[in-house]
Amino acid sequence: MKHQRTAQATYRAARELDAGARADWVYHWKSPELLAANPLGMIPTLQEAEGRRRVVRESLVCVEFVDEIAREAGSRAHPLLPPEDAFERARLRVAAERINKSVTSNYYAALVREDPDERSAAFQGILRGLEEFTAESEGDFFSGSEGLSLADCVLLPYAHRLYALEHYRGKLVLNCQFTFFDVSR
Ligand SMILES: N[C@@H](CCC(=O)N[C@@H](CS)C(=O)NCC(=O)O)C(=O)O
Repeated sequence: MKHQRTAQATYRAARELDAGARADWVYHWKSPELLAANPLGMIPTLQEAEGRRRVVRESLVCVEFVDEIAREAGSRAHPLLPPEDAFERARLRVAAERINKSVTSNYYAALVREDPDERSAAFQGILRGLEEFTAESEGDFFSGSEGLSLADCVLLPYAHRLYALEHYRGKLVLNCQFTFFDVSR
């Protein structure tokens, strides 16, 4: 309901803005600063606040980057990739990429595609991704029970909003036995 109201308010605001009158209004507006840092205009894009204003792109690389600079700054949080185990780092990177493809891409396809078969195929892709994730998990988290890993960080934002699929797509995609859990508690 909250999402529906937000969507309606956004639609009204877009109409009032007279989108057709804006030369830079093409699906998503992208700030000149974002395009200067990343010509693809993709999020996430990180940029140094000062100095050489270096840029980091691509979500998986950004997550690793933030974890590394936090450690360099003295963070004692559980590392997303274990510094002492190259095999586990490799396993986590492969798993993170796979989740990015199975859950992340299919999440948007299940929401945006208009063809029910395409939506259903996307939803099945999400389920397969979740099953693989569960089968390969080695504890409360993907890499054991000590703390989050890179793979968990890729899945969590989508696991957290899986309910939106049920809300917007209902039985069109939920053509299978599946229970949605509230992971926010
Ligand atoms: N491969 C990129 C994909 C990033 C991506 O798709 N970002 C979306 C937001 S979640 C975006 O910027 N969409 C705007 C657009 O497609 O113009 C990554 O993993 O960072």
